Amino acid sequence: MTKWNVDEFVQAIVSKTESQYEKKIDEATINEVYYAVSAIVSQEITGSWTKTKESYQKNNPKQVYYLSMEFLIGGLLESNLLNSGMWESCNQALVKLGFDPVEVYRQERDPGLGNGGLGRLAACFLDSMASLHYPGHGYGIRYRYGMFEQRFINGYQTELPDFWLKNPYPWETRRDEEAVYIEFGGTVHMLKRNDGSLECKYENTDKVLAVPYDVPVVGYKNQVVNTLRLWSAEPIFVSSQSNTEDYYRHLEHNHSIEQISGILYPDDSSEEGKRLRIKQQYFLVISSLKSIVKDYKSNVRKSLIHLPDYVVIQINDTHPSLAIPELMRMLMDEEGFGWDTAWRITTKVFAYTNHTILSEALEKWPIAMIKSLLPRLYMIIDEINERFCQGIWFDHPELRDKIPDMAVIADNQIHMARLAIVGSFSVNGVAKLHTEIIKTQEMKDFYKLYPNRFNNKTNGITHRRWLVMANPRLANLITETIGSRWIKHPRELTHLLRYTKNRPFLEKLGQIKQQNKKDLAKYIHKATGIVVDEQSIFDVQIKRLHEYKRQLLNIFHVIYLYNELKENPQLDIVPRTFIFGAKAAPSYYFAKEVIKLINTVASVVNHDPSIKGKLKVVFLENYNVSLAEKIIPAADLSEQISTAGKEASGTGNMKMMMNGALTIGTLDGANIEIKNLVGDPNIFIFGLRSEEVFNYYQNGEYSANETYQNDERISRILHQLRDGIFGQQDLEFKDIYYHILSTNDPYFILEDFDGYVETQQLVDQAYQHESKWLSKSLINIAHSGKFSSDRTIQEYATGIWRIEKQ
Ligand code: 26Q
Repeated sequence: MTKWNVDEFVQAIVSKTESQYEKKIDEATINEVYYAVSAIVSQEITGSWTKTKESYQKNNPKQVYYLSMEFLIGGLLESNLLNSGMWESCNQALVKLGFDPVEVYRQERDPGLGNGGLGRLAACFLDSMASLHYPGHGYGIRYRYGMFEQRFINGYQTELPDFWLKNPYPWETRRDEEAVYIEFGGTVHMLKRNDGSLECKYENTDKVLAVPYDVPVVGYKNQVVNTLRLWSAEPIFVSSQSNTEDYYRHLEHNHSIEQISGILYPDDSSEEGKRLRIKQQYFLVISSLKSIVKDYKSNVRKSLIHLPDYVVIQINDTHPSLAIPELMRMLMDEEGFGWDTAWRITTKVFAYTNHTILSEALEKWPIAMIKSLLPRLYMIIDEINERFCQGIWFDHPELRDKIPDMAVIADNQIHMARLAIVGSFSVNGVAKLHTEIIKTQEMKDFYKLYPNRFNNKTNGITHRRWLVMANPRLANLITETIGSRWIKHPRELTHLLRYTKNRPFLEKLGQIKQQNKKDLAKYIHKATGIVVDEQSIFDVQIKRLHEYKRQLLNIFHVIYLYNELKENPQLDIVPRTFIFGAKAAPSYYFAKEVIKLINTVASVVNHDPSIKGKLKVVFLENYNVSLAEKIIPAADLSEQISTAGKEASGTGNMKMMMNGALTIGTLDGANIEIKNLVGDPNIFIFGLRSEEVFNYYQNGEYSANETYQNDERISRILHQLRDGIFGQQDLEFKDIYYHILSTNDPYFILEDFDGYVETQQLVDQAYQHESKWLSKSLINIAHSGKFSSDRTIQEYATGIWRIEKQ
């Protein structure tokens, strides 16, 4: 890509707006300028994109395909500018032309093609693969409706459809020539050929065209542009219908096909298996495999026996695990391989990442559903299961009595995690503790069977988006201090450790946090009307709303502080602003009650003059990637307070650490690894440990009722919920009261309350020593390089994928 100077950029924007909109630049709207700049950047990227593809076609390196039902890529204009080396000149060019770059970038709508951590991780990985010169691509679905837009009405979450394609999306290219034809449902007949082999005949199938829309993935200043391929489902057009009835039936059918890539399913662990969701998963799997095999055939031109030397497929949780039986089907039914050969190939191609320990969230599909939708795949899954169970019976008699817990098909259901483990050569967890739990508890029988298959890959985040781009002030200070090598080698952030006692440096660090807080305060005021104290502690919890993440514990602490202040208005506490961002799955009743509670507490606390502004509670609507980019640089305190053992890793913890926030958290997920790096004085740890949680579950010795009776602070809060102090309508929150006590508080909110409150007091004390706090903040930043997704991808590349840099 050519280096652009500012004047060239100015020129390019001027002529683009003229050619695209026939407008002089001073007549152009900011939205038109956004499209003009995007077009310029797209054009710049195209050359490298073609070159990268050509080099892969010519050199045939082993490539990795990251299959995921979700990619939360966030805004691409700014990150593409940054990675292609045009960011600074574009910023200056826009200013020269009288536009605020921030406003221009804000025109872009986030493609909400994911729920949370798992989807954002996939996007960070794409950025790192391209930036590290790895031939790695994403395959996903181009949902017409992404994650819903969240609005609060009367404090309740309401969901609006996210039709993100209303305006053209400048980063995608439709590739009709790469479309693939696929079939669903129907019936299969097995016919015997003359040579004795079997042939499958399909009847009455639904025919679908999968059309890819490719999005470039730009590596950081390295000319590499990989591909994110998003599939769209389209009906196969058949013209003339004989009568009106047929015509309408035809339209209806077309409509049902378009539904396949219609909506993103919200992450709802309690939700029962939905037919459309399986269709989506199979649609992703078959389209991607067809495209991968097609490319293999036209570039490598070898028998598919050699596929594992050229292709590795990472499946992002079990969602794409139908790829395992589908590749078996292709190899046997279309390529004529026998079972054993097909299985040898398949199990060398797939690697599976697990992202959850919540057993209720493990995917299981009713047999009947798979049979009717994917009859041939069902036969294959059945055979996989048969052979697997027999293998244990004969070769591992010590595990015979575990067969019911390990079978891929059991209780009339297909257990997708078991299918994924059996059909992959690698199974990885996403943080050390998580992998240990997988090996010793959740999947311990499989670990006994396949000890070498299991491995850990602690998550990471792209420091380019989450530090360089989101927090330019801090990034510039770092570069002024230790030079710019850290951007390519984030581990070198540790060079900052020399400055932990350097007053002038710490002062600058403090000023930057202050400016970022000022920016966020402005946004909060604009978005909510709430005026917050810029000197207060910005205490941030941003993540999906789930019981195990314990937003409820956080708001209990707020209620506790409020009660204290009401009792003693002179109480000297450090002012705090509690900032929340969270979406609840639309059908997750309890999570939505918690949202309403937080909003209610906010309106009570924020409007009570006797509090004198010492506490403010802000729940920002519609938390998404672009909002995260505004909040994270301004965070002082990062809330990572899940019930120990429940959060597989977390990645928001890494993002906030990298931006200088201190963590208050449990010994869960990657918090443990953060603690081990920064050391006890630089993090606030509290609460039960995962072993203690497991012991409680096992011995049943925990009594929420006892804790509730014995701790006055807790009983007071629970009674306030029960008796309707906080609700506009009385008794609004009695469900929360009953729920906690009647379920014996399975997430140990009451048990951990005391430790949490005490630790929050330590936070207050620490925050009052400004230079010490800044030094702790710096230590967090300095150690955050470990959590760059570049490190994670390096580990996947050498430890699982065995791929080479190109
Ligand atoms: C499943 C079936 C039907 C509909 C939706 C789903 C579904 C969708 C999304 C189930 C789960 C998810 C997302 C899970 C997720 O985001 N997990 C998070 O993954 C992060 C990246 O590894 C971890 O850091 C988090 O700890 C983990 O919660």
